[in-house]
Amino acid sequence: SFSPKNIIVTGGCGFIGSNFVHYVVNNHPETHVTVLDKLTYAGNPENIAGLPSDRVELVVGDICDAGLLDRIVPGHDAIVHYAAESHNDNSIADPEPFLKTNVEGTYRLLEACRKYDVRYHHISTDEVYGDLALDDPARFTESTPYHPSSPYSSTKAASDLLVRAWTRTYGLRTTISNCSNNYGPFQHVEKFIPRQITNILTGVRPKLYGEGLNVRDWIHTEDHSSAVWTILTRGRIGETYLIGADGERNNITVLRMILEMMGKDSDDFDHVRDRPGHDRRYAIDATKLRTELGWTPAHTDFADGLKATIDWYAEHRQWWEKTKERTEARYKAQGQ
Ligand code: NAD
Ligand code: TDX
Repeated sequence: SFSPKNIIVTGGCGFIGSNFVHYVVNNHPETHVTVLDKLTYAGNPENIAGLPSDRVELVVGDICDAGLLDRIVPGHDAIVHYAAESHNDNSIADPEPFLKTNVEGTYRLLEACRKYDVRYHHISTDEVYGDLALDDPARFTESTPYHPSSPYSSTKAASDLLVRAWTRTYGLRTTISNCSNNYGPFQHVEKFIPRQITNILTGVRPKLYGEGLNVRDWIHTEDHSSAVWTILTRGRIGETYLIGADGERNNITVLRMILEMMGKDSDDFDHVRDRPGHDRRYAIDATKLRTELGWTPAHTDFADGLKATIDWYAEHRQWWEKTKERTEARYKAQGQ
């Protein structure tokens, strides 16, 4: 197995990246983390504040900046690439930053790994496979054909294909993971679960797209972190692993759980304009990761994890209050 001493985590000030940085600091004392993050609207250095300065260093910069990569990549054994434009609704309103960061950014990182012979792990999404019908018993596996729907998911799919080509053509040491929908602390209030929790906390009615029958396969972000560490250190080079924790639920069910847990009537929400091209259902079959690498999720009770997430947002108002206003102004302009 591979035991990296110095890793770069791109996007380490975002939701899932920062949770991974906390996970490494708490569980792998031999590993130093350099966070490379541009601090877009979605990046917040507070997400990694207070971690020991001899374990974590923040470099503020753009993954598309090849000169910066030449300065910081040498001396690292691995790059774990989380940085992305991550929100489907934003990609529908303005795709350009998604092309830049998700496609060109991945290309720059691959070139830096080639130049300096660095191990690369690529963080991707189940959305590259498109969607499943609501009544289809099938789930996504590593051999499901790519069929992305949105500007966001098509740029993630493109980035995955670049990784595969660089692996086959240049012999880069890479792995890819495609994970389902994450929830937990530090998630931006533009995303479904934090948006509804913070709506209720600010006296606004939650907003459900369409009828809310779309299904997402929820995983706690700490389980995503443990899976990525497992693949980084023990995964087979050149392989893709799907990450999921059997958490399928439709949106209206999740919204009603939030309302009830927060002491509201379960019908106390608004139906708003549906997302164009809205994927119906995602579902992950993580058998390969579970059987080949022995990974299992720790957060298997969704209601418990959701309750803890509600408490986290209630206790961290200063973390989200400013962003909340801006985010809701954007949604309002879109009729959502
Ligand atoms: P996020 O939007 O919360 O964070 C993205 C981070 O990347 C931010 O800190 C931002 O500042 C940084 N960033 C953006 N552009 C950059 C650039 N050009 N250079 C350097 N840094 C840049 O995203 P997230 O939800 O934490 O998602 C992280 C990764 O996980 C993404 O690759 C996403 O596709 C993938 N993913 C997300 C989910 C999910 O449920 N959110 C599920 C599966 C996979
Ligand atoms: O206000 C809302 N109301 C609503 O009904 C919002 C923001 C969303 N929704 C619906 C749309 C989706 O069916 O909730 C579901 C989840 O929406 P998002 O949080 O925007 O996530 P999704 O589009 O499923 O994508 C997420 O998971 C896969 C991440 O944002 C991606 O980065 C990841 O790749």
